[in-house]
Amino acid sequence: MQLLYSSMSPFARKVRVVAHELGLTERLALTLIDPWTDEALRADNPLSKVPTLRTDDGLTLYDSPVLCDYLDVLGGGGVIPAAGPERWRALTVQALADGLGDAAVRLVRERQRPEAERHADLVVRQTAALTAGLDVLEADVPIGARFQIGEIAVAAQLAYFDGRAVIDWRPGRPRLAAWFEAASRRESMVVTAPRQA
Ligand SMILES: N[C@@H](CCC(=O)N[C@@H](CS)C(=O)NCC(=O)O)C(=O)O
Repeated sequence: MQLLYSSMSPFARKVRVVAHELGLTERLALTLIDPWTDEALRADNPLSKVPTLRTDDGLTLYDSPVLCDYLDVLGGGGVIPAAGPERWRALTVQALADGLGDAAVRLVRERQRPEAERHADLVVRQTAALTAGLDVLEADVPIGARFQIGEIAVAAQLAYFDGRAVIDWRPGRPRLAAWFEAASRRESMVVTAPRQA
């Protein structure tokens, strides 16, 4: 399999952590690509987003939840709860974390614009999503007893917040901060840590 990714992408990191947790790292070839500038990506993914996965059986898959689902099936399961309330809870936590990532990426892109061209309403709305989502996570810690898709998605996004200085999220959220400290020490998080680009 070939994963088209960028090293800073929190969505790609989530997929790489999932692969590691499932013991699939050896089967995953990594190809760096810049989704913002490299039009070649569009041949695989018309949205030109990372992560995008080329599977060994000729499929091209995108959107990170689909990739995580694919890897979980390939790896015999364990990262996405198979059934019951814990499945829906885990997938919803993943959706929350991914939504935080969408907001964060939009904020980072906005900050890269000249100050006079920034949209204050966008910054206010995306920051509100970040604040509210982080508060939900703080109230929910421990998110789950195991390091499954919800926890992996949250850890990948919190690491991105730090890497890009998106938001100073620790003040007022001591439980989430302590949880992230421990999560960051997992081997899957350590080996997938981004190289600053
Ligand atoms: N919903 C997508 C989001 C992926 C995403 O937004 N990736 C960013 C990089 S972190 C990207 O490729 N952006 C390029 C663009 O939006 O044009 C997923 O979960 O895979």
